[in-house]
Amino acid sequence: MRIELRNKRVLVVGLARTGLATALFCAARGARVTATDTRTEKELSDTVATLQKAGVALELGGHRQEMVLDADLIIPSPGVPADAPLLQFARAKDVTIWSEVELASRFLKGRLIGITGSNGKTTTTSLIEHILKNTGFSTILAGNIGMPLISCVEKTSDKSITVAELSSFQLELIEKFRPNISVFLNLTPDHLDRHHTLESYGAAKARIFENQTEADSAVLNADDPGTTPYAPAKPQVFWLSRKQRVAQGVFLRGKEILFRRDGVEEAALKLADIPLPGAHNVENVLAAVAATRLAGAEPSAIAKGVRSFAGVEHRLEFVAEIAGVRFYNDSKATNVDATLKALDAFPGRILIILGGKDKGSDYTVLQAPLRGKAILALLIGAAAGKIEKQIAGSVAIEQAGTIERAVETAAHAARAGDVVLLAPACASFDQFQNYEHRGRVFKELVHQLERQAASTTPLGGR
Ligand code: UMA
Repeated sequence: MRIELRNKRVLVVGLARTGLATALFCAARGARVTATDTRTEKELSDTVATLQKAGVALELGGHRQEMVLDADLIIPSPGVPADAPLLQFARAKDVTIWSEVELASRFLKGRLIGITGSNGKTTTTSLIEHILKNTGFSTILAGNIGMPLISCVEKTSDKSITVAELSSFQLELIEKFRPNISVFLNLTPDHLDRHHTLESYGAAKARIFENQTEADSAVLNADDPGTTPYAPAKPQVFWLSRKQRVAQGVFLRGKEILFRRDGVEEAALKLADIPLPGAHNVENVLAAVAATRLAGAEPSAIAKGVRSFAGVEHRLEFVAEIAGVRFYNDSKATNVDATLKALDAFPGRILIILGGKDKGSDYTVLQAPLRGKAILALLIGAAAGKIEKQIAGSVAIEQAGTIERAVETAAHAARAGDVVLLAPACASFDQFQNYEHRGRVFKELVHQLERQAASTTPLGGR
C-alpha cells in the first residue's frame, strides 16, 4: 500500500491548498517534484517562494503537455477537471494519476472515516469528529472541509481516527483508498459542469466503497433514492432513515433515535436533542450516530456530543437579529438542492439571496418553495439572468448584482419576523475567492448593519 516517494518523479497540477501541501509532502520525502498551475508566478507569489525553497521545479502560467512524459505519478488538485487535456494526454501515455487523498491514504495511520454526499458532508464530518473527540478518541478533521488530507498524515497514529470529508473530485481519482467506515449521505444534481451526468457524478462518489472489505462498514441513506442503488456488497451496510425502521442502522421511533445492530436495538438520543434546524440535519445526525457508534462511541457519549454541537460556519449559520429580522448565512448552499433544504428549514417570510457562478443547474425546481416561503429573491452574480428567467412568476425579484446591494435592499425591505437568507444555489467563484469568502463578506455586511442599528438607537431609549 505505502509507496516509496524517494526519487519518484511527481507532477503536481494546481497550486492552491491541495497542490501546495502535496508538493511539499512529496519533496520532503525525497521525490523529484515539478508543480504547475495555470496561474502566473505573479499571482502565486508566496506559494512560489515556499515551493522554490523546498526544491520544487515550477512551470507556471499554463500546463505544457510534454511535462507528463517526465512524470511517474501525477497528482492533480480537485479543482482540475479529470478530463483536462493534460490529464487525458497523461492517460494516453499510461502515467499514473492519483488524487491527493489516494496519496495521503498510503501514509495514513490509524482508522479512517470517510464522508461523501451532495449535501450535509461538512456538517456530518464535523459532528462525527466532535462526538469522537468528546468521547476521548484522538481525532483529526480533514479533507474537502478545507484541510487537505495530506497535511494531516504526520498527525496520525495507530490510535487516531481521521474523519475526512470527501468530494466526487477527490474520489474519482482513487485506486486503493479505503475508509474503515464510509458514509454516503445523499445524491442530488451538482457539479454537472464537471461530471456531465448525474450517473457519472454518483459513480464517482460511490467509489468510496470500492476498496472496502467485509471488515469495514458503510452507512447509506435509505430515504434517498439517489444513493440506495450504490449499496455495496462487501462492507457491512448500515442504513439511516427518517421514514422507516431499518434492519441494521439508525432510525426514528416517535421522537426517539434508535441504533439497531444484529437484532439489538438501543436508544441513542431524542429528536429534541438535535440543536440544528431542518429535516436534512436530522439525516446528518442519524449518519453521525451510525458512524460514531460503529467507531466505538457509547450511546450516552453520542447524545452528549450531538447536544453540544454548535453547528458549522456557512451552513445555516445564524448571524444576527436586527430589529426582529434574523439573518442566516448558508453560503455553503452552492447547489439547488442545498437551497431547497435551506428554504425548508424556515416556516416562511424569507428574503433570499440567490446567484453566483452557474454550474449548469436547473433553478425551476425552486419555484414552488419560493412561492410558498419567500417574499423576495435578490439576485447576484453571473447566474442572475438565468435564475430570473427560471424562477419568474414565483416570487418578487430584485436584480441586486452584488452581495452588498442585496444585503442593503433586503434590510430595507424586511420587517420584524422575516428571515434574510444567503443560500445562493451557485458557486461563488465569479465574485469571490470561494464560498467561505462569500459567507464572511455577507456576515461582515450584516454586522455593519448591526453596528449602525445599535448606534442609531438612542441610549437609554425604550
Ligand atoms: N488549476 C490549474 N489547472 C486547471 C484548473 C485549476 O492549474 O486546469 C489551479 C488553479 O489555478 C488553482 C488551483 O488549481 O491554483 C485550484 O485548485 P483547487 O480548486 O483544487 O483548490 P484547493 O484550495 O486545493 O481546494 C481543494 C478543494 N477544491 C475543489 O474541490 C474545487 C476544496 O474544496 C478543499 O477544501 C481543498 O481542496 C482541501 O481538500 C472546496 C470545494 O468547493 C471547498 N469543494 C467542492 C464542494 O464542496 O462542492 C467539491
